[in-house]
Amino acid sequence: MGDTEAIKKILGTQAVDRFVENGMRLGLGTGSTAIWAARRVAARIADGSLRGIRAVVTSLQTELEARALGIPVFTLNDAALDCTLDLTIDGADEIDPARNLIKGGGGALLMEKIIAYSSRRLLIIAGASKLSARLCDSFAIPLEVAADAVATVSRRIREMGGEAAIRIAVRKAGPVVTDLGNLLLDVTFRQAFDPQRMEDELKVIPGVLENGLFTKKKPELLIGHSEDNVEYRTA
Ligand code: A5P
Repeated sequence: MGDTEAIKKILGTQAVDRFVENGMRLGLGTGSTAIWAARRVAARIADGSLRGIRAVVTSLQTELEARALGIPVFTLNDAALDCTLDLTIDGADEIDPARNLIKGGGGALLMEKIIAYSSRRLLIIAGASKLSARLCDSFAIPLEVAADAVATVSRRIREMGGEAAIRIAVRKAGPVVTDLGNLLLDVTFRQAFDPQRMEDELKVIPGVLENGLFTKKKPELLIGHSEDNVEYRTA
């Protein structure tokens, strides 16, 4: 069952109210859940209860919302951030019992990984429907791929025992083009795999700019089971 908008809003709101502090360098994630955290940050800045936030965004979706709502937006190239964020709040598409993640359903995996792996703490907010016994059970692994490498990467994936499908846009003819101008391949493996090793194996395929396995940075989880049952998990 899909997670309701009400649960997503509660998760975004709680994430900010419980974990964001004045002066933080804050990563803002992408998707229909993480956007509620950006909205809460903006509301708290506007009412004066949150000060000194410097945000880095993971996508155009979040950048447009953050700028329109008056959140100060930086990039990791700004010297003032010293290449480090205190906390990133983001969503996920699939979460296994070891807190490995699949991300990139919104196509923002490249910036999401740069920002997540540059953060001291990563807080993932997600409805309970995202919990899974094994990654790839219900969601494919997205790869951000240079357009000219789609065929060679797809062949390599087949050699690895997987299947790759170009992500096709909705309300635009042809493929999804990411914020950074690349294409997406959604990859499935029927056989069991080690998520950490697979993240590394996908990473080194020529033409793959990033993959949607997030295994190197163990996140803290805020899981919405229902509107009045939000679980905070660190193990
Ligand atoms: C964006 O590329 C993704 O990693 C999102 O964080 C993920 O798809 C979760 O999105 P929802 O909160 O909309 O399900």
